[in-house]
Amino acid sequence: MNREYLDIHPEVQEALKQEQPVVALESTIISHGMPYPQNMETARRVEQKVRDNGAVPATIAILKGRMKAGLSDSELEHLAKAGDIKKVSRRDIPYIMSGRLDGATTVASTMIVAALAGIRVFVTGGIGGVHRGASSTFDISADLTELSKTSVAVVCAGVKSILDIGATLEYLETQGVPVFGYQTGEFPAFYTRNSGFLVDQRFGETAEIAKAIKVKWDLGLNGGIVIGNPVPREFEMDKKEIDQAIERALSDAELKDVKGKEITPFLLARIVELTGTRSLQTNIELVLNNAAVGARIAQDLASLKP
Ligand code: PSU
Ligand code: MN
Repeated sequence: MNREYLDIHPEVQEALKQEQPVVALESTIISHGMPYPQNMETARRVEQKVRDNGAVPATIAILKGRMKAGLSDSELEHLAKAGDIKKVSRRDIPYIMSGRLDGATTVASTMIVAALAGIRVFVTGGIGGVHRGASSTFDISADLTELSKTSVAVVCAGVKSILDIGATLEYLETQGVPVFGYQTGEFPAFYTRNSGFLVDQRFGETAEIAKAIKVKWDLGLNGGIVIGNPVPREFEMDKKEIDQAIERALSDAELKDVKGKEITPFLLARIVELTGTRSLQTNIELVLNNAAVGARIAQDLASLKP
């Protein structure tokens, strides 16, 4: 792909040149995943967490029609505050860029920009997946098809049960996307550590994850890897409480006939309204935890010479 559309922050550029570890971060979580000002604070803290764990953060977005890998503090603030930032997945990239608009990148589009910049590890909260009822709505996140073709390792706390977790894992299997567990044999369910569904392989050490990623790409098996990292025990939510909030949010979405790209942001905002700060705190803590693990995987990958 053509890199003339991409601006890499000088610090990120330098790290990439020196083959130092870099971690990509998404911006939909900032503009559409959390309320202001917690979104702004969290974006800053996550970048700092990546640094504290030995890697350079590169938050990704589209600003005035340019792909950005690495943002200034005022750019982060704009994404957190503006309120009218478009949610940009793979299919939205062309008109957002040609129209010189601003866009917050989802997992799918963050992977695209990261790969273009040469960044191999990406940290987020939760990935998109197969929605409940997808057998009639066909609502399957473009994150999953992106994972099948774009070679970026994605560290997340699993998927929320606003989605059909079992169907999401089946889809990833069909697409040939490895799903690893960091110190867990179960794929995590975002707010809670367990989903009842197994990962392909449990890993105790980030270095072992890095080795498996390297083998995949050395073999030309292009595409992403999902690394499920459960929320720390002390920040896990009560399963009953979160399940009730999710059921309520889903029925509200149905009543209001929310569909398509609006559904995920709607559900996320509704869950925060219903559970108050509890789900928000869990969300913040799991992203910070993912940032630490992702930075270590990026270091381990950087230390494996071809
Ligand atoms: N799930 C979360 N938090 C999020 C998202 C999903 O728990 O912020 C965001 C991510 O950016 C993800 C996107 O890539 O929503 C998926 O949206 P959709 O289902 O429309 O593909
Ligand atoms: Mn969708």
